[in-house]
Amino acid sequence: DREPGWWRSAVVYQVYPRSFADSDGDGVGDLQGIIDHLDHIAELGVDVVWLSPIYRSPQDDNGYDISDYQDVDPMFGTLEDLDRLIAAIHERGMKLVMDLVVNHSSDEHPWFQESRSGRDAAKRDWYVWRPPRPGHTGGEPGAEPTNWHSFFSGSTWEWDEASGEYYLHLFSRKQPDLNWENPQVREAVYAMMRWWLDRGVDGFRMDVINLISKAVGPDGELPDGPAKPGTRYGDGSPFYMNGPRNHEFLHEMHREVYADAAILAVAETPGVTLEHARLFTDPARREVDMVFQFEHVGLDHGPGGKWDLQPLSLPDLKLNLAAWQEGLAAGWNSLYWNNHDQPRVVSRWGDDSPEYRVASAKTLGTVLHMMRGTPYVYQGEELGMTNVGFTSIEDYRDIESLNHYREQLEHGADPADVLAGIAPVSRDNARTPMQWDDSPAAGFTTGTPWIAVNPNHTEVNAAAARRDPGSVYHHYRRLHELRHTHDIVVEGSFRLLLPEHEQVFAYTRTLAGSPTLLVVANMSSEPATVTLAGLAGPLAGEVLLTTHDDGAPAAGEELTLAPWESRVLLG
Ligand code: TEU
Repeated sequence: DREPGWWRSAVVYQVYPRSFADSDGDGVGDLQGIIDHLDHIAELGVDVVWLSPIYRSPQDDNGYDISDYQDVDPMFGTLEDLDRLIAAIHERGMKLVMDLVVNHSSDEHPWFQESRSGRDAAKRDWYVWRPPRPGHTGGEPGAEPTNWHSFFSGSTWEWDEASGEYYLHLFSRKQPDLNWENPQVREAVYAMMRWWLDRGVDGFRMDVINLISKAVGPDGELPDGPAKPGTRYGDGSPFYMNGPRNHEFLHEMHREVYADAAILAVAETPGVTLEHARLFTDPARREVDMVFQFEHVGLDHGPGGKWDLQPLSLPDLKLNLAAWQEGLAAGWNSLYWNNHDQPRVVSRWGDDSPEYRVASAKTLGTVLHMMRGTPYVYQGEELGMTNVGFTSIEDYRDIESLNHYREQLEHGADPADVLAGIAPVSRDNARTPMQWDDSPAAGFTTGTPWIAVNPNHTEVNAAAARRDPGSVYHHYRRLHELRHTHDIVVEGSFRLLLPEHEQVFAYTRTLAGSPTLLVVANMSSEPATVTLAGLAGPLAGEVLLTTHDDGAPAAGEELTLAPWESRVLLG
């Protein structure tokens, strides 16, 4: 029952199992918890559930470090629980997309255990092993084969004393990179993917899949990268992002695994350019259906990167999203504000004060969902969940935040400054428990949650949102309904209006044989007035969705919007 291209009209909901719902009181979410709350997701009108990793894992990076690709971690349940979840999702007419984490495995995976057992090990070449830098003794600072800085701080190389070589890990030292140059590795990954498809899953979200091809020289050499300010390391990304054999590998995966399966294949691709995205998603090339690009979520990063958050310029955001809308007009976009790695958008680009939290969450939802592409909703986004506001390093759980804190302190930074940098961007903002109700642990668990619950769950929670027809939840439900009832939302061409306007995000969608769809949104906490030349028709047209029922009518081509007011009009 999977028609090719079915995902064009779909909305995806991401579940982060650890933080979604705990059914057995151990403080960690689990598969039964998801089954218990599936109706919340189904009633939101989404089509697909994307599950972050539930595989067997030491949980060094919350499951993105996998030690058995074909089993469920006991913390989350059993394979039988997963079969019941798949059936329950399908019964509700939804589909299931699994996370596929194959740039690296866990260091506790049997493949790596074998690989590290000695230089002559049968699977030695399944990972990326290199001798110390010539003239250096292994293990001493500066002896690493390249100067690359890890995503999770420190070097990307870990010295293995026993076998006398370094192994590569772009993420934590417990996440060794698989060697995709080795055909046996690729075969093993494809076989595992086929096993999951046979079990009934409907697609894959491919973790950092544009990092799998490293730019290895003829003798296996890997180059140093340009120095990274504020660290003793270099930026290795030119040698592993969108690497030389990346497209070839994905084309091969397509052929070997899902050529005839009509699954949803979405590639997570940090650092992807529009040029590469066109290649990844061109149907004729048979690689993947869409990518997650990172440009828009990098626009507020300062010179110090993600820990150096700056105010967002709305014109920059609009121009960037418009470039992707137009640049992939022949292809397809993923649309997202949030996932388990990003801070909460209502705190980041909206206004999470009591006065504007609801309106700004709705308006952010509107401008995203009315664009062309497949929208992704991250758990809690539909409630307008906010950043958590941790003030002590003890509150944090995420390896990225904890390692960054330690590295900066080693470099003599002031702990208060480092904490201030972490608070607005830490991935833990997305990982606090889902807020189901106003009870002490927010209905997430009867035990002690593995990470603190946001204190605002007394107001921001699913039970309250479902009761209130004016909630963010019901607004998201209507957005999904519009996508499912209006072809123009799925297929219409995108045109940005008023690119320079500092407060208002406005665009049209047009489709032959349909009136024009106009989206006009005040993305600020001040009133805004705009003149939309030639659009008096749509401005006076049918109101498909609005944030403010009592909004002022347009006067010809002129419209005044209240703070965070938005309208979707057809005329
Ligand atoms: O993330 C890849 C990635 O590049 C980032 O979003 C990453 O979180 C970065 O550190 C942000 O500063 C993916 C997963 O989504 C993430 O949860 C994993 O930690 C990572 O890959 C490794 O598997």
